[in-house]
Amino acid sequence: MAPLSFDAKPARFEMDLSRCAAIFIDMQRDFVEPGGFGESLGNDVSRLRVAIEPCRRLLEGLRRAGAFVIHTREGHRPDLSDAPSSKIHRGAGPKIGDLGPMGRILVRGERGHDLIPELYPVPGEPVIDKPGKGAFYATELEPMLRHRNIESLLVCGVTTVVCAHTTVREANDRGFRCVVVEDCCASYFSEFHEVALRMISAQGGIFGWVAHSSEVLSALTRAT
Ligand code: TIU
Repeated sequence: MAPLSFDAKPARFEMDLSRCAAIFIDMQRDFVEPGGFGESLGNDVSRLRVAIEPCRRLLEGLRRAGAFVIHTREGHRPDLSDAPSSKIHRGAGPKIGDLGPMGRILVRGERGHDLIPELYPVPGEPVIDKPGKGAFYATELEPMLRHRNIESLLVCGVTTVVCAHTTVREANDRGFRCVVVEDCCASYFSEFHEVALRMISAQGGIFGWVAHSSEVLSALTRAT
């Protein structure tokens, strides 16, 4: 596949599409719809929905270009044996494992835990179930990337500050070059979103690069 190049902060980004994976982080009902985990923490879930359409368009472009796409879901076993009690008992509202309108909150197999229909995986796109905020912690993600000789990650999803940021930090320490696609991420707090993006690309790209999906999509179109 042809090399891809697009404008990004702090500098133009170049990558080999065959050595890139796009990761869609936790685009689950539990985070973007009322009655799930995000709301149980006291958040206004509608703030995350701005990322859905940019993610949908980028996903379409990635699929058209034959890119490797991975989806992640945050959640726990039904017996909660993989959920630290410190996580379960945090927050003032309903807890992980409690019954909500979309089933048990943040529990695998429940309706709320599943990915939203707009971004549903197609065959060949692995789904990583993760118990933590980072996608590398206690998951098969790293061997999956190493087996394919992946070196660059396009990171999309929610929330910018929590699971996307944690994943980028984990990936950066493992030697992956990460591009956070700014409009494909969202936070319950817009000011956190802005600052989180600045933290990625500051200091010459201390954690990675930040790019708009329009730049990535144009590069994908040019390459295919
Ligand atoms: N609370 C919050 O902003 N996020 C999470 O708990 N998980 C993810 O970001 N997926």
